Amino acid sequence: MSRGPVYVVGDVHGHLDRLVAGLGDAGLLTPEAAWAGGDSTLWFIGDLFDRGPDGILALDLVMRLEREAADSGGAVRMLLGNHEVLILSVHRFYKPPTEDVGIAFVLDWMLNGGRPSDLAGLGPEHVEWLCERPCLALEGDALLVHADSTFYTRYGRSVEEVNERVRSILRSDDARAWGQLLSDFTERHAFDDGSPSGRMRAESFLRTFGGRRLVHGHTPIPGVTGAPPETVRRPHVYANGLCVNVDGGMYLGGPGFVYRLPGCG
Ligand SMILES: [Mn+2]
Repeated sequence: MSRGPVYVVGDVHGHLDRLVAGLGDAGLLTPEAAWAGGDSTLWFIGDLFDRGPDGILALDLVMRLEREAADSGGAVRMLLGNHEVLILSVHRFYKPPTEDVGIAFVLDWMLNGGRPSDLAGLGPEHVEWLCERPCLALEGDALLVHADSTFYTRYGRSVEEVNERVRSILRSDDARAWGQLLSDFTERHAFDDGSPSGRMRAESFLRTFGGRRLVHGHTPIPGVTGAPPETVRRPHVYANGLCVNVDGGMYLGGPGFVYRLPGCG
């Protein structure tokens, strides 16, 4: 287990160039894009795919950095976002020229910015790797989660239970369960400050899964705060400090950022 600093990157959505630039600025990549993070841990919060041009290249980078970081005592990890589940659903169920249940998954994916070039580049090694990613993770006192939603509690009452339940769906041909997971993953804003219930939901979520703070992506900060995307260079902390949104809105034109978790390393 790495003891170094811990960093979190939000929703990349195919913007490889900005990802590489941000990781380089944070000292985690060499100019040749090799791992320079030593014993650091780097988490991706999910949603590498769709909307932007280079989802597969972003995934290839993450998978390569996972190996390189492990070799130098660090770690690179990634949570599943809804866009990973979207492209995996199309890969599993769309079998042209048969027009069956797969069409519904294709439509959902296309409506959410799916890129045919990503699907064409998705190989068995990518599918295998993605299907093993967790939905939830505890890192120090931070609970990492892709979506600002409580839907995870419908899949289990512990980090391990949720991760195992979702893995079992991703290994199955149960189109109804896949569809339900994708539908659940569209939820957002569960912890918003606007009403007292947002903070109470965050407290309850943390009581269930552990951690003292919840770090999530999924909902672009510019859409929450009204800040112009190109100016967003740090997380949005809300719900009395219980929630940290790291989705800088890269697909909206944001530069993205690398967030160092306080209290780690
Ligand atoms: Mn998302």
